Amino acid sequence: MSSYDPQPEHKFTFGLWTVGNIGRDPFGEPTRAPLSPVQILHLLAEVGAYGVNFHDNDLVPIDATPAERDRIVKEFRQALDDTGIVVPMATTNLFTDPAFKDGAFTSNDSHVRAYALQKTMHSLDLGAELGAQVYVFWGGREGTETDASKDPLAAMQRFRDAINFLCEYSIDQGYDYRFALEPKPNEPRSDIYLPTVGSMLGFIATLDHPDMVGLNPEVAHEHMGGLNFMHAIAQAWDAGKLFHIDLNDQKFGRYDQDFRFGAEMIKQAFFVVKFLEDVGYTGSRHFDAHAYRSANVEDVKAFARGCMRTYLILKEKARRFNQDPEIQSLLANINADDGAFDFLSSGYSRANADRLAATTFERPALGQRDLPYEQLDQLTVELLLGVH
Ligand code: DIG
Ligand code: MN
Ligand code: MN
Repeated sequence: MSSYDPQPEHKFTFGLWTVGNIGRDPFGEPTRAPLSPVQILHLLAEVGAYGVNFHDNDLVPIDATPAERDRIVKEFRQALDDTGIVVPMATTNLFTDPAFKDGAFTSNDSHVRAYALQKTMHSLDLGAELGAQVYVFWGGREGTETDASKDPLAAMQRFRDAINFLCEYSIDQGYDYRFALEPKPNEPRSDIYLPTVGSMLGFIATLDHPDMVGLNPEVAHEHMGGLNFMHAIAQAWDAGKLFHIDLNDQKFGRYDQDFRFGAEMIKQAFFVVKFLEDVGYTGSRHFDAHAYRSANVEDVKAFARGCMRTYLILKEKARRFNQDPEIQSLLANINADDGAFDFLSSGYSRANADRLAATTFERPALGQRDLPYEQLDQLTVELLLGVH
């Protein structure tokens, strides 16, 4: 067994919609036969995944009768028992059905907003029934093509009202859900409200139950906004709000490609894995990604194995980085400090302010400090390339 084989303790998860992706895109029909949820479970067990996530309608078709729903859930639960796969996260599809063409929670139509709430309540019930403890909200249709159509303040208030209502529902039902909001700047709407981790953090502070609500950041979504994903998850972590994470990859400046984790931007992926492992993140490592449209089912398995193997390879690289004498020596020099301003670590006081105000700085000397970042980054790159 290589050290890059996935184990349950790694908490690698995939959505039904990821390895179940049939290859349809806006310009082409499906290239793969659909897999049933039970078939997907067996595929995930074969590749060594820990868990599976789903949108309500990935599992139960939107027009299923209650009897069909119960049969499907019963079969799925049996397959969970048979494979040992668990369900850490669930979410609602509030973006496929035409009813949501102008949003779900933020729709201008109060009937659509009410239906979206009801659909989410049923989906919360389904997720809880199967053991999910994180519930993701990705507002794929919560946005506009023309801002003539919607008051952003009204839209934000509607979204706030919906999350507040659903927090109360979860509490009322006795569920111990943590809600994880997933930002994305655009696609499928021309602009999506609350587009980044930062904007979501600001929004969470305005909720009635902010303690229940955190983030599900996705690599591709922050990259679509031209942002540094590791910085984004660091801010979420700093706020105690990194409840879940969607790992994938893409070329910069593209639509949401949802590529295999580490398929494109290895150094960014390395710093994401290093951060998660350095801080001791204990949540799911969820791969919200799918195989190339050109892949057959065997290549879909290679896609899933690749996501997990690359994570584990980069985890090993992070361990090596943290133990590398040259790298750590450079970091020690870069961060060396003479303690002259340790007094400021106690924050503001009149005495500290007076002492600082009386300090004479040799400003030219401040610009002379050696910062061997080229050496440091080259060592990092060589570590990643396997020659250091
Ligand atoms: C898209 O990135 C979204 C949907 O796939 C899903 O609602 C969410 C959960 O990972 N990510
Ligand atoms: Mn995505
Ligand atoms: Mn996602």
